[in-house]
Amino acid sequence: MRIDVVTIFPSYLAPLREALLGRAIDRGLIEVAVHDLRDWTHDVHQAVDDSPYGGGPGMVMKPQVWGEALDSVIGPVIDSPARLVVPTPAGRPFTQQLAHEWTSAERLVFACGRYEGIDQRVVDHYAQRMPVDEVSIGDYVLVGGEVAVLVMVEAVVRLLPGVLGNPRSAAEDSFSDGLLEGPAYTRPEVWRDLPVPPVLRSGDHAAVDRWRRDRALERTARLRPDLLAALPPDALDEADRAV
Ligand code: 6GU
Repeated sequence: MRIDVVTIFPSYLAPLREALLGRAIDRGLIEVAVHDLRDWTHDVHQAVDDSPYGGGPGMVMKPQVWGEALDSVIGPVIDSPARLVVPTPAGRPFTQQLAHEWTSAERLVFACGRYEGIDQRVVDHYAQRMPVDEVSIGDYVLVGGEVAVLVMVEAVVRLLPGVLGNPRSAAEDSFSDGLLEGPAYTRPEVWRDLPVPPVLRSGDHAAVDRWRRDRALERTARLRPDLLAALPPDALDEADRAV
């Protein structure tokens, strides 16, 4: 997968080359390019924004600059099976399901807006040529899309084949079965008077699986009742319902 990010703060994206993502780059599993939007300005001030039509506070990012930048980064559509992602608090929610969907894209291009956003015609124009997603990472407002891109890229790349050492890590994540994951424990057996739940040391794999399932159900009911309510009707069996 190739990932392009267009931003006015390229250094904000430096963490894309750290840790798990950095290793994926070094191993050739992904290719990452970060582009400075101002490279596509023509005026001495390198202006990327202007005041909004209709008035109001803040500034809007100019469509001409974005158009030149994205034409150049995306390239001819014919040889570019790319998806365009525009992070915005006004977008649809980014979810694990969307992360999975994006893993089948050969290219992801992220357009980071700042200020009050990007002129809407940029999204409307590219939506005529390619899949475009306006996406939010949660119900709060960030200053720009850069941090959201870090979040989304990390969520997608860890799902790509070969990126995680143990594929079960992704398969058994929170959300993969629609539930939050229950608690985890390691040595020592007792820490500050707190013991590890004995069933985990019992060697009874069926009992361990049942216990983990019960803790996941309990935690999800307590912290995310909305997730429980959204499960398909056949997701819970009789033993689950007894929790
Ligand atoms: Cl994707 N961008 C910005 N600027 N704020 C956000 C967001 C994105 N998601 C939640 N808040």
